[in-house]
Amino acid sequence: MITEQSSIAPFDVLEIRKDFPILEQEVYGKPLVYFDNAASSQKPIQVIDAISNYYLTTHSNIHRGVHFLSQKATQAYEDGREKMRAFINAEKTHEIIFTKGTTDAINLVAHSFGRSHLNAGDEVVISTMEHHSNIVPWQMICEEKGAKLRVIPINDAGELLMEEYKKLLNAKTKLVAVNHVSNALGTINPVKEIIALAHSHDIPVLIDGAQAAPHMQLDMQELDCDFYALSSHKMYGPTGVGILYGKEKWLEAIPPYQGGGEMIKTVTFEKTTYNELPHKFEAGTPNIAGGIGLGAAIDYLNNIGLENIAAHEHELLTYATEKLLAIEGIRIIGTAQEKASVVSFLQGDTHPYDTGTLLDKMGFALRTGHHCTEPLMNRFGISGTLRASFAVYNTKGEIDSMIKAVERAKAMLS
Ligand code: C6P
Repeated sequence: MITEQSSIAPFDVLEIRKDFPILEQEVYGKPLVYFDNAASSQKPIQVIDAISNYYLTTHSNIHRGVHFLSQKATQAYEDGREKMRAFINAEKTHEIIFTKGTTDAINLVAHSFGRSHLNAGDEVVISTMEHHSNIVPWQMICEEKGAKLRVIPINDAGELLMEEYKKLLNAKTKLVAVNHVSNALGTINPVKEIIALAHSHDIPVLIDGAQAAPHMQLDMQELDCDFYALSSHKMYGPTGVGILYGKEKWLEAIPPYQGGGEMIKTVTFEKTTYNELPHKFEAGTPNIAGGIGLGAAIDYLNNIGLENIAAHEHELLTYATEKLLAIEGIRIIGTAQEKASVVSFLQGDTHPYDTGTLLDKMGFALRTGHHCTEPLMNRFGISGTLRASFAVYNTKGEIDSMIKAVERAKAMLS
């Protein structure tokens, strides 16, 4: 079991697996191999216990009770916020806004920033490899405001064409919104450079960090980004919670996203004044258990150590890539120099869904389809891929058995 002392011990994947009882089960009479971590990771017992203890001992509404339980719950929830601040090295705790997840965080910025800072003729720059969550909200607000979406192209390896990006930045550009790590290709984008280039034109930048947060050390002050969105459920925390990090100056400058309780200072029928940060953006009773569970997930990640996790996952990625390429007819989609632990592939002309269905019956959980990146799939001229994505608890042994299963599926479908 992983405890506070564990980060000094050598990385032991078998010890880590003991924290994830869900992995011990069989599906269709076969040992479960869970390679769908980019969609959502499994939860360690420490996170499950934190949520269950909260409901067993602490539950009450927060920020509004003088009584003991309300204060205890408020403290636990706010501890989660402070843990997140430290985890991403934000300067101020009130720069952390709790949201439902990455999608909700991006929608917050698209609506709030978009409503107040976009005008007809303005431009928002995104990239070809964005998840629909970082395309559609911008399309919606651009349509409303008469603004235009501009798209950074990529090369065949799935890397951004930085020279083309530079050409897109101009006086009409009001925001750049790109992902840190592509969910469909695994590409790690040069976000520091992207941010510095945008800032040289006084353009703010939003980073979609959904796929980065579980795999790499984040540092908001070093990145200097203006907004950063992430989801708890991809980083061993519960579903239904995530955060938007925003620089204080931007969170002060943009209007609230939703109205309701919590986000107000005073209300009369004539006028409402808004609460201070972070509450200005947190209308209504939040996902209290979610915030507490996310705090426990951060403790869990810290106890293992992000560097240890990144090194282990890199080994898995390299191993899986080599083994897959040794199978005749396998094509990897996304071959960037810098990649996180995602391998997307196709087997000959076989539809990914067919291979994925056979793999499922053999106990393997992989994702098939367009991975909510339809424009990216169009760029590669394909309808989708099979995607294996690795987490801290995966092993080389599991990859060996997946390779055998892919070979079996290939034989069955040929
Ligand atoms: N990608 C995947 O299987 P939510 O659903 O709000 O937690 O995250 C949305 C999201 C935004 N950006 C990126 C880069 C993502 O990968 C995701 C979620 C999952 O790849 C589900 S489609």
